[in-house]
Amino acid sequence: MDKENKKFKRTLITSALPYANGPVHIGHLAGVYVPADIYARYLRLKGEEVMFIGGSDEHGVPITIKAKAEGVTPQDIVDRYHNIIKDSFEQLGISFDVYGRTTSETHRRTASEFFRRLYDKGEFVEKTSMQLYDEQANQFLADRYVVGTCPHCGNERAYGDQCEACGTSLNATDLINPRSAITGNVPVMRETSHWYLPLDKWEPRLRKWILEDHKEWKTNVYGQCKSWLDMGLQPRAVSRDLDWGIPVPVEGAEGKVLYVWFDAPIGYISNTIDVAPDSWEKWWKDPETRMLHFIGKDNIVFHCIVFPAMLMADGTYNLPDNVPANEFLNLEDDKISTSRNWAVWLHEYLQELPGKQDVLRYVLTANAPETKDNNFTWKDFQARNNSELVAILGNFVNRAMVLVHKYFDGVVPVCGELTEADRNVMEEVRKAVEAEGTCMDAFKFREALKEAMNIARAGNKYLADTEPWKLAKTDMERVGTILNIAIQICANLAVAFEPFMPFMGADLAAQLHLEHLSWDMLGRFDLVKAGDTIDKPHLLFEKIEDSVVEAQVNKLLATKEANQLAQWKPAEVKDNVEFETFERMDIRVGRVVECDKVPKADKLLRLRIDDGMGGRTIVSGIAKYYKPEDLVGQEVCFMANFAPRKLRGIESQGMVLSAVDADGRLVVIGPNGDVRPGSSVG
Ligand code: B3M
Ligand code: ZN
Repeated sequence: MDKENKKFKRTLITSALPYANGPVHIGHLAGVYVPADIYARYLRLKGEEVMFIGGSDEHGVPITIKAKAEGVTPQDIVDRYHNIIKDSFEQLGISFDVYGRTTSETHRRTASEFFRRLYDKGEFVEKTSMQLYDEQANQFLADRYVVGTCPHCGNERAYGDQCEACGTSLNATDLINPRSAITGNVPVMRETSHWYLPLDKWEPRLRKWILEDHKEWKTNVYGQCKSWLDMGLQPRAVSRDLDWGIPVPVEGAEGKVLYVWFDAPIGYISNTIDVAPDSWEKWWKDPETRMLHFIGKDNIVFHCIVFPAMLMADGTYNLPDNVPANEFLNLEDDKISTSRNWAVWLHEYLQELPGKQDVLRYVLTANAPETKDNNFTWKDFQARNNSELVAILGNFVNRAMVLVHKYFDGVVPVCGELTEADRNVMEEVRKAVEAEGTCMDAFKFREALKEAMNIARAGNKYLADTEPWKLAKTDMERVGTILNIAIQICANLAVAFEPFMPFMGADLAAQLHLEHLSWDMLGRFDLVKAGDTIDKPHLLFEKIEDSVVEAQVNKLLATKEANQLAQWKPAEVKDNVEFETFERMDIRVGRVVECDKVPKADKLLRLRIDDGMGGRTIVSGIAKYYKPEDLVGQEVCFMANFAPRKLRGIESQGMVLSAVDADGRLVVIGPNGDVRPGSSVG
């Protein structure tokens, strides 16, 4: 891989532009932003020329739907979320060279010109077709403006561009029983014309470029591309009938905008123009520049097929060299979902667990969904912090530095003659850093992180084996050698972990008085000079207590409950019955005169009811919802001719009526005014 890369002078790294219709969550981070940042930092440590592009995707239907729902403008929505997203990325240490937005003037101009160039070259086909139209809202229903049943899996809530249940991408007209997401009405068909990019024209070139020339792409990416190509590519509409987006720059195209997936990837170009107005072409057009797209698996087709076809149609741009897309991250065994609020939101994490950016970065990398979907749990988060970051990495660094202060007043001792133990640990560190580099080059960041942690493991074992604290009375020279080596290992750790945990890397470097970190420092044992002073250490990581993760789990449980309530629907109405059937039920009003708990039955209450006929006893399963004293004196309705039955040895002579709320709570039913006990209800 490394040899391969030598033909490139510089690397342009892009990361998917998140939709500015909500904040980002851990799924986005694990899939895209953390790996992209790790790679960008890695290349910078190697002294390579890097441009790392990010930005918000501010067009598209989800944004206008959200705006409608809140009664604000789409611009209000994107302003709000662009700022939240940008801030939270910054705080997490995602080291973009630019974080732009697709509502910027540069972007509007760049995307417009891009379209126009292809239009003028005759790269589009204009076609008229029947599309869904909402007559009440007076608009065409593009993409997510239509919901209906997925023709592939039967999911009743599929969108006009994609079914989230089975992942299939759809056309709005594919949906069974389509309904307008604006009014709920059944849409009609109306004729409209659009511009299409004939992907079929580029299919042979795409086939060769991906299937033959890029066999090294990750199997999940290559496989998805192959199945798209094998199905055969169709022309794809690149415009929409919408009022939010970049106007189609063609006369007579009023009311039409560029399809969001046409303009969004051009956002990578416009953001480059914004940060490097004079040299942007070198990043996009010089064959010595390597381009990488970091994305999630749902964006593969757009980055491997549609955008490359756009770039081919233009003819002056480079194609991506690799698209190391990740699979999805689940949360506590459930699919992350913005609409169900089933997520850990980055901006909330930063607020609720302040100063723990690196912990999140670490856990998301250790658990990254690189080859298959993976799962985030708070329990695992806590375990990885406590038993890896604190117990292995933090512990080693702290021990090494404390010992230097204890025996040498914080001045790094001289390294004397080496023993076999010394040579062994050096060899282990060298092996680990070499393996780390190989994994980094292959975008295997989980493995790379493990190798970095192996350096700390080797360090711990070295101290445990050589026991410098025991030698302190007899052989200070030997103690000096051991601690010198231990400090060099600490310096290696600062470099090896910098791409993954930049805050910790910088902190450790500062404690060791290392001015500058670079990848070629790895495997060296002369990084901190004998005679140099190091700081008194402070802990790199602290233990995370149970209460902290419990609070997070409780927050998720509350979300789950709220979702259940939100999804609650009244039960279906039962089959009709005749009046005579109803009449056979004898429902009466009664007054509770006594009430107590049924011993050894936590659900049951015994009620003594004045029924106007001498009184009766009813046992009822409402003890979870009522205290006995709350019921005494209340009027209730009960079934008077319910066949008596024994419950816990008490004969229950009827049934108290109650309503069942969405959460299962029982509410006793009584008359809504003064009624004499014994009165009939009907
Ligand atoms: N905004 C989709 C997404 O966030 C889209 C990515 C655009 S990348 C050019 O998943
Ligand atoms: Zn489906």
